[in-house]
Amino acid sequence: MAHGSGGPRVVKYGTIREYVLNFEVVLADGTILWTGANTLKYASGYNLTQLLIGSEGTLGIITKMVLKLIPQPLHNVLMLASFSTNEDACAAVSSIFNVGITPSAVEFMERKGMEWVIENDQIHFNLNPDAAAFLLIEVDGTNMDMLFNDCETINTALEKYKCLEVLFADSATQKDEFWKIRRTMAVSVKSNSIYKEEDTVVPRAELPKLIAGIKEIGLKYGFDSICYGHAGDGNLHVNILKGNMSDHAWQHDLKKGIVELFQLTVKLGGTISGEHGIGLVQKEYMHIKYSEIHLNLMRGIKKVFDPNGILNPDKIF
Ligand code: LAC
Ligand code: ZN
Repeated sequence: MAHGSGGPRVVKYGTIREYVLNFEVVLADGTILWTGANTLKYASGYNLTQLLIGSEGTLGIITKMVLKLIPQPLHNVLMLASFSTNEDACAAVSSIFNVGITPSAVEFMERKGMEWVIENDQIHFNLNPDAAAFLLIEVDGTNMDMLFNDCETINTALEKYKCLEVLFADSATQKDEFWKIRRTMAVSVKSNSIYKEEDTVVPRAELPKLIAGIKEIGLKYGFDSICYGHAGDGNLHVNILKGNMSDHAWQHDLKKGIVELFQLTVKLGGTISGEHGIGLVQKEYMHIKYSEIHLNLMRGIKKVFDPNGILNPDKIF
């Protein structure tokens, strides 16, 4: 909760932020209080519940919560679409929303990531030889006929982006397999290479510029990368691979590349982390997104909640 996490279904259902109504929190001086009300509406002063989400344990310790629940969708259809370039796959993402459909997931995967998963997990899946990138697209709802209509509309939208083919998962087992490819990608990257992961996020219409920029910056600094992530949210996980980079370059030059990467995300209207948070590792990059005035507002909030700096010290700032 204090992390504000997301996942593949955020694109339709939002992050955990959308479901939290009220927290019981222990403050730095030991006071226990409820931050809001158990209601869908809240217009009664500053919303401390929302402030605590994403605070990474730096403002208080959450001990209880009241959540909003929604009905589980009855049906879903899952498709795997392949494209001959990263940019086409990324540009196709917005086109789905532009035809009036909000899928329950739109996940992007680069070919190399798919290859590593297939190899590591011994999954039987033949990759289209011309495919450079893939979109895993899920629609969900209560009426199967409507979902199939949505899929047809999506297919027509994807054709404009030179979609090579669309595979439908025709059984629960195949759905699990498609999802397994996506879900185990982080583990596969870890077991194949020394890497550093960044969690870039931009407005989804800017994804083609983000992916092109990532590759350009990689060429400039000599790193390769595998990108995958929640494309429907404009959220790409950039796995920077050490590959042939020298130890010296990895330790000294890479940071300049990461700074450029974050400068690009901010220029495109995004930010430096979509769902993984700041913690210790990303705090040195906060100034790329935030001005001193902005950071001081945040530091001031921290001081009010935690004057002695005892709550998850040294994180975020
Ligand atoms: C994922 C994690 C890395 O999307 O956020 O797989
Ligand atoms: Zn993720």
